[in-house]
Amino acid sequence: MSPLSSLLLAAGLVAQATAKIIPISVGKTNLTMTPNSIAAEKGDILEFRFWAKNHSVVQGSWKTACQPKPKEEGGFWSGFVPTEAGAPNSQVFRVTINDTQPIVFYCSQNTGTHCKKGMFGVVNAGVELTLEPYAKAANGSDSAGSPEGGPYGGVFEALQATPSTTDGGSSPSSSPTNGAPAPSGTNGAGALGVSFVGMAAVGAAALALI
Ligand SMILES: [Cu+2]
Repeated sequence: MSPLSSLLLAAGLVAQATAKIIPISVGKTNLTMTPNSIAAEKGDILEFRFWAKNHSVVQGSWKTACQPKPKEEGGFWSGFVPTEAGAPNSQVFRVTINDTQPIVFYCSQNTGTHCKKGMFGVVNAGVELTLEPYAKAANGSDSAGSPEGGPYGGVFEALQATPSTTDGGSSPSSSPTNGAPAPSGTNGAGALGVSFVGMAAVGAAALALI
């Protein structure tokens, strides 16, 4: 690889790193999506992590609660993802956000009426398109709709251990503001933080050379 293409590759990696991965737990605690209200920017990735028992995620229609947005209008559908109790599924479903229009998504499992019981969430809720009226409508719905056929609108990938795996939603970049020295050796997350800073430094150096 030429030095120039190495630089371009490094710059590309830095640009990619500005997009956030937003983990969303599907069914980790009862019939919930956690978090269920998300702010995302264009290019960010929703990462759905499936827990027991057999959930799905579908982009919904704002007009009819617990029913899919028509496939020809875009949206996403993971299919059902059966998962053993005790740990998240080894595969996550990743959906890239293409614009900042409000999105609603739900689980279409009808055994136990998951959507009706609150298993849904919103991305970039607007003035009218928010969680609350959707919840009312979902509560009054009969059965949830699953799109026909296999998954679309996202990709399955292996679950990666990341610094934000604890589901706290906190950004690794928040830690350097604390001037106190990190406790040494006791905390695995501290070591990860260091390597993150290291990678950022390499990226900055590559940019400086261009
Ligand atoms: Cu479910």
